[in-house]
Amino acid sequence: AADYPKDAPRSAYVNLFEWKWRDVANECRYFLGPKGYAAVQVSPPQESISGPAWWTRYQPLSYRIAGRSGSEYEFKAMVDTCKAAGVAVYVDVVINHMAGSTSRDYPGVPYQPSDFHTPCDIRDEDYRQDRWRVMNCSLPGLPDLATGRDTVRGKIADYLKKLLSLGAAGFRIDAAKHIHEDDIAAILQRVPGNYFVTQEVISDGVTPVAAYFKNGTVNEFKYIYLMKNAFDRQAGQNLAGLKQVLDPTTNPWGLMPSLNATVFVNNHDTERKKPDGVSYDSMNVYFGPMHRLAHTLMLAWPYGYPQVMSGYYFQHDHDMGPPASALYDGPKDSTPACTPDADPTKASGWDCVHRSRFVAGMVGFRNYTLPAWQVDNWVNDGGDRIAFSRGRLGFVAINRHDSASWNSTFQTGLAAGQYCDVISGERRQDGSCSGKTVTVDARGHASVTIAPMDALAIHIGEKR
Ligand code: LM2
Ligand code: CA
Repeated sequence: AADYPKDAPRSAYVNLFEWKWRDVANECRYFLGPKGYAAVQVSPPQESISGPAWWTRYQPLSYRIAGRSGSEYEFKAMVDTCKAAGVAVYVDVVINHMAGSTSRDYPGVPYQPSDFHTPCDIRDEDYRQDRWRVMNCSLPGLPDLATGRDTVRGKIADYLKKLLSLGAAGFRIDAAKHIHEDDIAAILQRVPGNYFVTQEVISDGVTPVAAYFKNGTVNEFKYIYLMKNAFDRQAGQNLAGLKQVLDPTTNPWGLMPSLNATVFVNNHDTERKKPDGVSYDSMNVYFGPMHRLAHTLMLAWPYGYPQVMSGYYFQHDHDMGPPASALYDGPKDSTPACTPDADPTKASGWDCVHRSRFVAGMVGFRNYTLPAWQVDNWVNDGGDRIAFSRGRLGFVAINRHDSASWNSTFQTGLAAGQYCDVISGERRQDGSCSGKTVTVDARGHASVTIAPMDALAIHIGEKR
């Protein structure tokens, strides 16, 4: 591939869920940097309970940087390598609670029982009627930190400062809705610097989601339903309906303003429900191409700061931990443990969604189309096929039809010339296209064929 220009913007990030620091470093250097990813979110780095399940990392024992992904030394080396590749590191920070324990004594911090709220468990009905309990009682089994206390705020702030001193550039605040927005503000106030913040606030009956905007961005969880409905055709929806739901002037779903929102097709929690067509929150790799096409749309559409979720094939086991194998044990491109675009029913190991051909080239698309905050030349062909341009900077067509190709001449909005389709390939160093070449005529028209469950995308950054 051609080198990603040093000064070009970067506007999408990836969660390399459960990846080891050494693998993340290599991925920054060999893939994320060159593809134009802005940042990587990494799993909780602090000391936690141990065990085979993935979720042990959401049970902190202390704020020492040590755990399944590696040591503090390896963490620092990762941050340095990623930075050099133009990729920032965001850290998933678990600061609402500590590991399940009846003594509530964590000498490694240290925290004592007085640093926690009086024990009570959050009940289902609290999410409908009692915000105080949502913030002051416990998530199942997890002692709830008294984040209103000065000493607790100071210890959490020290942890965040430590991460920044190691070179981290931002935080995902885990369980943010279980912490009062003013407590988060008070903690962040003690942490100087310019850093990115996104907060996990799932809307419910009692939480004022917008109150968290003062601290940084917020995960827009409605987006996962939007994607699932459109791409898995739930609730009578289809791709064509996206235009109306994502129209900021009407905003029928009440999505948060674009600049406040981080979005994803799925995250590490929502992807773990079985795809039985009814009782699941979001799509995941087991949905095959429709799941990756949703990423194409997410990266093409100018809404929110998109996060690609890249984890591992968990074979429908909610608790299953990460593959033991590291990715970069062998030469950098022979990584059998990493299989994007695989048949998920047969695949194991890391899913590498961020490397999928429906995803990787779209990061550049988003970066290069960023200045055009509009969607033009909208085409809806029967509900499951949509196309649009982003000003005069890029054009995308998505064919979610299961069996029929889409053959058409489109107004791309682009200047005349030849462009490399970034779904089927990329522009090589020598200027040629490794995938399809798309010719745009003097009127902006291009005639293309898009296979069923496929997409096509061109933009000014990969003009021949
Ligand atoms: C989050 N956001 O608010 C994370 O995104 C989510 O992944 C975390 O839950 C949760 N909050 C707490 O940080 C995960 C997982 C739970 C797991 C917890 C703690 O989804 O299943 O709970 O981490 O490890 C597990 C057991 C649960 C048990 C609890 C305490 O599944 O049955 O409760 O540990 O021992 C008695
Ligand atoms: Ca709390």
